[in-house]
Amino acid sequence: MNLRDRRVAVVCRLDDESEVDLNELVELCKTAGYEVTHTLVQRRPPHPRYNIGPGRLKELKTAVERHGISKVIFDNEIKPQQEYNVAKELGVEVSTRLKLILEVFSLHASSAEAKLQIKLAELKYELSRAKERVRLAKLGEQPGFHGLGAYEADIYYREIARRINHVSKKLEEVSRRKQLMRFKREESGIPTVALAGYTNAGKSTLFNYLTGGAAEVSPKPFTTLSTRRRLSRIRGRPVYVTDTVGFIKNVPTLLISAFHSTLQEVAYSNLILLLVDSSEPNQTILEKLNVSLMTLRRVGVVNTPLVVVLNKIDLVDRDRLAEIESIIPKAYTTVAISALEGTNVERLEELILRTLDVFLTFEAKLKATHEVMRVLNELHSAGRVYEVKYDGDEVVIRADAPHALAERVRKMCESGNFRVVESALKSAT
Ligand SMILES: Nc1nc2c(ncn2[C@@H]2O[C@H](COP(=O)(O)OP(=O)(O)O)[C@@H](O)[C@H]2O)c(=O)[nH]1
Ligand SMILES: [Mg+2]
Repeated sequence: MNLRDRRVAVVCRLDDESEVDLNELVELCKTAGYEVTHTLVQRRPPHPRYNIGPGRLKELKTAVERHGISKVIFDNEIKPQQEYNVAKELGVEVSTRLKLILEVFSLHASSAEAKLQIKLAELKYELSRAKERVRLAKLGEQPGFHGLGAYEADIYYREIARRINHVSKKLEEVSRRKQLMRFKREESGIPTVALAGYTNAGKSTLFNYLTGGAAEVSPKPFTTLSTRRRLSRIRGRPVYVTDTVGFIKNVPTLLISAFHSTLQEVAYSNLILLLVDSSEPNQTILEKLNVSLMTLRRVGVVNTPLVVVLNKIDLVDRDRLAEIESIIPKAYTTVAISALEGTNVERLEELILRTLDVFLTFEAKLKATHEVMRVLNELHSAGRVYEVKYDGDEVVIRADAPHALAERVRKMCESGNFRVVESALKSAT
C-alpha cells in the first residue's frame, strides 16, 4: 500500500447550527491508517445532486488534486446517488463514517465470529443502498447508474440478499461452536492485559509504551496496524498486551453486533485497563465510563479484574486530578498516568503484575537432562529466570513462571527439591 493512497479528506455537512466535532472521525481515520489532509464543513440543506453545494465540491476537487487525496469520507449520511455523483466529479472513492468504522473493526477482529459479523454488516449496508439503486434504475432517473440497468440492478440486489443469507447461516454455525472455543484459549499460561476505552483515550499510545513499540512508529501506517496484540515484558515477566477496538460515540445500529463481537476479545483477558481521557469534563468522563462498563458487561466481562487508568495527566493540574479521582466510583482501582510522557507508568506496571498475580517464584534442583534444558528454555520465554547454577550433573534454577509451568517443574523434581520463594516483585514493594 502506497502512503499516498492513505491520504483522505473528511467532509461534514450539517442542516443546522449545531456544533461540529470532527475529532472522533479524524481519530478513526488515523486508527485505520489514513492521514487527513483536508477538512470541509458546510452548513446548508443537502444539495440534491452532491449533498454538499457545487461551490464546495469545486473546492474539494482542488484539494484532492493538490494533496493527492485518494478518498473522501463523509461524516453525515449521503445518498448512494450523491455518493456516485461526487465520486464521478472528483475521480476518487467516496466513503462514509459507517464504512470507516467497519474498517477499524476489521483491523481488530480476531475471531471468526467477529469477521462474519463485520461481513454481515457490510452486506446489509450494501443491500440498503442497492434498494435505492434498483428504485432509481426502474425510474430511469439514473440511466447507467453504476453501469446498471433495471434488470441488472435487480440481479445485483438479489445477489447481495443471497450472500446475506449465506453469511447468516455460517454465523449460526460459528456461534454454536463458540462455547468450545472459549476453553481453547491461550494454554501457555502467559496472562493477557487488554486496553479498552473510547477512541482517542490513548490506548495505542499506552500499547506502544508498554510493548516498547518505538520501532513500530515508522512512516508506514500499516506496520502499526498489523499487530494489535504483542508479547511484552513487564519488569521481565511476559505478558500479552492487546490494543482492543475503541468505543465509539453513537455506533450506528447496523454495526452494534459487529462491534460487540469484535470487542469480545476483552472477555478473554486476565486484566482490563480501561483508559479515560482526564482532559475531558467531569460529565463526559463519567458518561464514557458508564457506557464502557455497561458495554463490557454486555460482551461477557463479568469477573475480570479492571483498573481505571486516568490518562493524559500532563494536561491537568494537581487539583483537577484530585477532583477526577473523587468522582470515579470507589469500587474501582484507579491509577493516573501520562502514556505520552511515560509519567507514572511504572506504578501502573506494578499494579498490572500485582493484579495478575499468576506468576510463582520458585527454586528447583533437578538433574540436568535434555528435558530439563527444554523446560529451562520455556522458562526463559514464558517466565523470568533469576539464576541458573550448575552443580555436577544437577542444576539449580530460581525463576518466576506462570503457575502451570511452575507446576510442571515441580513434577520433575524429587520431593524436597522444589520450593516456592517470596516473589521478587512482592518483596520489592
Ligand atoms: N497530552 C497527552 N496526549 C496523549 C496522551 N496519550 C495519548 N495522547 C494523544 O491522544 C491522541 C489519541 O491517542 P491514541 O493512542 O491514538 O488513542 P486511541 O484512539 O485510544 O488509540 C493522540 O494524539 C495521542 O498523541 C497523554 O498521556 N497525554
Ligand atoms: Mg488506537
